[in-house]
Amino acid sequence: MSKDNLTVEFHSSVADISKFPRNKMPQFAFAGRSNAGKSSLINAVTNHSKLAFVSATPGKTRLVNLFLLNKNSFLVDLPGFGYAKASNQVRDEIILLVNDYLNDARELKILFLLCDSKRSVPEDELNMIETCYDKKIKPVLIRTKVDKLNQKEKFILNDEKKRLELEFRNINIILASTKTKEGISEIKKMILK
Ligand SMILES: Nc1nc2c(ncn2[C@@H]2O[C@H](COP(=O)(O)OP(=O)(O)O)[C@@H](O)[C@H]2O)c(=O)[nH]1
Ligand SMILES: [Mg+2]
Repeated sequence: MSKDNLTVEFHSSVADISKFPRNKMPQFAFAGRSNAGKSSLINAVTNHSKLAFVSATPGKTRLVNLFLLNKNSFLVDLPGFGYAKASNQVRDEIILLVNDYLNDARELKILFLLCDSKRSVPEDELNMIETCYDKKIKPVLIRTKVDKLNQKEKFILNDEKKRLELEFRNINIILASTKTKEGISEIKKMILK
């Protein structure tokens, strides 16, 4: 048991959501674009320096990694999705996987959706937040790497935050940085509740 009562251990890697454990244990999922800072954030939240890299070997990046939290819930590390190319109408299959999961996951309590603070929140992410409301999943939007922002970027980020808070009722938006630890304890509290 670590000092803040959070234990975490690798459980399994699965290729698709039909292979998820079929039990009633609550799930907390992390999703976001590749490079959004998901692995770093999961490691910071769980106090493990390398946990989220366990299966980050080439060829395994499309797998969903499941971790057991305090032996009573699952941390679900969803594969990172990419930015759509303008000329390419093909939807990213990982976005489809995340949407399938949201539509099907009865034990999913919170979706932590990570989005790099330097970018505005893309349409796919906004749609995922909508789906969360439909499915009674709590959406938490995490704006990552806020330590990298200059004054002007901070202003733009806060402006968008206010706009989203008006658009989505009770949306939870957390400004986070694994460098300064801003927002990390807030996220930890949500999965320990
Ligand atoms: N400055 C800064 N860099 C970060 C932060 N979080 C992640 N990074 C960097 O962003 C890059 C992608 O991070 P990673 O956790 O691998 O993202 P993932 O692809 O979403 O798992 C790495 O170079 C990290 O060191 C942060 O809070 N602040
Ligand atoms: Mg990663």
